[in-house]
Amino acid sequence: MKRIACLALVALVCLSAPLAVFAQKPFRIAVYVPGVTAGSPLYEQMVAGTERAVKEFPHASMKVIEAGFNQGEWQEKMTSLAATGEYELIVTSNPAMPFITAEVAKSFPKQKFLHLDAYFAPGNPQIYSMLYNQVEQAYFMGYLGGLVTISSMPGANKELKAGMVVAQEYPALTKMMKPGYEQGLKAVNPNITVDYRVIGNWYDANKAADLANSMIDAGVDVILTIAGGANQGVIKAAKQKGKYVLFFDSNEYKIAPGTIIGCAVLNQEKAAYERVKLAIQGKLEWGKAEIVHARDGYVDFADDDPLYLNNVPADVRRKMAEVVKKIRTGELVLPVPQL
Ligand code: RBF
Repeated sequence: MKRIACLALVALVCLSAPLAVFAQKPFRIAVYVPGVTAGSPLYEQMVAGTERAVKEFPHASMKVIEAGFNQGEWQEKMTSLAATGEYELIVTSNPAMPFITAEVAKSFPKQKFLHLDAYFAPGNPQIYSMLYNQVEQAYFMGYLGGLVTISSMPGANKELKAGMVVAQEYPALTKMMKPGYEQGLKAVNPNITVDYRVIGNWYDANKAADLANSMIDAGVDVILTIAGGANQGVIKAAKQKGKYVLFFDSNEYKIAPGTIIGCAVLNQEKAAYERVKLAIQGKLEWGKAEIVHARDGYVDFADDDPLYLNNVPADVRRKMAEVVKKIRTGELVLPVPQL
């Protein structure tokens, strides 16, 4: 009996050994950050979500490559990365990356690319992309900004002026975020105007602070900032002058409680986790271009944070909640335009 058990054990080991080797074929992932991770909410989420997926698979590993702020070098850096042939998957994020990977993919037909926060026309078997409905995301901020600028909150004035500071202009910004913000503001009061300023890069917090200061001096009392690391300058200026900031992409009330009074979030951490996991499992649908909305749970307004509940008056929150509910349930649909 003992001998049979022993033989069975040997047979089991012999049979499963090749399987174990097969199961452990490495799945290496490069996370290509077009910029730097720290201070860029969506890049931080992409790295965190990928990390979470990788931890679940002993044969998976990841490396983060920061391509820096010189956008002229991005294509060459992506080409070098694909040329190593070392990575089963390259994960990246931002709406400009499809223009780069479209070229790189042609030279390296075996390389797979997972795009977050971007649209890549469907049908390319090397590419998966996921675009967020940022009309909805920005509408949340516009509606709240409108309610704040007409409110009796201590930093609000009589002028109907809201601000928007951006790092750079690109189609997702000019076709989704800017119009979404304006639509939200005007839904509160059609006479609200937008003071809109462009910094010119994603890191110059001093320039962002200068812009915010001049806007505030001109009567702006609430500012939406979409500027990566440069957001800090807007927050600093608003805090010093007792004005308000609307924060984009992540829940970051804690950076400046009482100054940041609204966060419109993208659940990119979840998106990265889920899609990278599918890629590791060989289940990601290559060639697919997904567009996700608030009703899918990837675009949202952070209304359950104590720093929102404690710093925004109940009447503002009540009106905000009505609109948030309509967008979350799909009762109010804000279509994504052709980019
Ligand atoms: N967002 C950041 O937070 N940091 C960046 O360094 C950054 N660089 C970008 C560069 C380009 C060319 C483009 C098109 C977008 C960039 N974004 C960056 C913006 C980001 O992808 C997203 O659009 C905004 O964060 C709004 O959700």
